[in-house]
Amino acid sequence: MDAFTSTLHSQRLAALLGIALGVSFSICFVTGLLSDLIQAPPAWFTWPARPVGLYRVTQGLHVATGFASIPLLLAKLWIAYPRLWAWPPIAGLLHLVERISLVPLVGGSLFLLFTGVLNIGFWYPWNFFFPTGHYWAAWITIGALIVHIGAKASIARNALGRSRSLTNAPMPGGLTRRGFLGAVTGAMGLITLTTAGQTFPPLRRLAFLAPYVPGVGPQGFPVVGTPSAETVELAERISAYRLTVSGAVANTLELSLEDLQALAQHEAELPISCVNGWSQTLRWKGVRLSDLVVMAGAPPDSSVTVQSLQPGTYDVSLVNPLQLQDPDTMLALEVNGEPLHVDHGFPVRLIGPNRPGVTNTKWVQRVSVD
Ligand SMILES: Nc1nc2c(c(=O)[nH]1)N[C@H]1C(S)=C(S)[C@@H](COP(=O)(O)O)O[C@H]1N2
Ligand SMILES: [Mo]
Repeated sequence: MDAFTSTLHSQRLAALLGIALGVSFSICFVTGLLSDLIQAPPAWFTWPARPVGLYRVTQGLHVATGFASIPLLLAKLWIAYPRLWAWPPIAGLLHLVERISLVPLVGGSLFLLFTGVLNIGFWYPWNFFFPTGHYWAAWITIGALIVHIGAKASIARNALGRSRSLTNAPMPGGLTRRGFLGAVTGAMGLITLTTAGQTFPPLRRLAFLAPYVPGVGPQGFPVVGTPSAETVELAERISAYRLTVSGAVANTLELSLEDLQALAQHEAELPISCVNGWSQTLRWKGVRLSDLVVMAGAPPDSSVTVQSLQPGTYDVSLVNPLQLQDPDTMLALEVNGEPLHVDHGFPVRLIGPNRPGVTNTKWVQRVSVD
């Protein structure tokens, strides 16, 4: 230990950073798990349609706590790494378990933050499906974190109970602990300030690190997932377009865009809340999804599957009975008073309250009652 003379390598500082990381990782884990449940709901889970912006908040927290964890984790690793050279290397069973758990803890944390950031940048230099890898790494990391907290709790408690001023003299030319904590807090603040504008419009001018920013894109909002050449071509031959409402219905419907425009139109202000953290509220107008289901002779508390005409990862979306019964869940034909731009799903897209962005399928062709 003599080689690591900086007073920053203290147990007290390690404990403080550990608590901060524990809090940010826990919020990130719970909100991430929730996002996964919403997108792939097991039988026991139903995500409600209200409050309208709940997912916007939980996913905003997921991304923000992930970002804030980066400087915290780097600082914590820097503070704690001399302990890897502690002698004896293994002092008892508890110590052994604690040391082994560092592999999934550190490896998992780095993996989660790294893949999370790259996913936000839509850069996938790997060949696994991001949500699956991120999901399992999260469970492994949280498991290791619980072991780590269990093994370290009493050390941390002692370290935090000790007098603050004990060994706070900096190395010549070095940082004080207060200075170090200040630098870490400053880095967290800077990352938050330069990303939060993706969901918080007053800060959008500062959102240098956010790939999507409210207000930027066709019709004043970003495009996530672009139409293929075939989709653009189909949109241009709009007279051939038909929306099919089928499945467990009394009568199958085939509706042209004109037919849809002739039905009762509904308007609502709803956000798009992308899993990547970008979100923006827009004014939508279109046909209530439940109206179409009832027109086809199915009950308004059905479950439906909405399908895009463009094949891809996000080409189907489930609408549960709570969401279908919500008056604001609709097939939108217009946004902010204009027909949808083809990038935003022309001729028809799904939009509804409290739904993750990915589930707001664009270029809808089929509604199937399950
Ligand atoms: N068919 C289809 N629908 C889609 C997507 C897509 O790639 N294909 N992207 C989704 C994602 S991830 C988001 S955040 C929203 C974005 O809608 P926008 O491009 O109109 O902003 O559309 C969703 N609908
Ligand atoms: Mo998204």
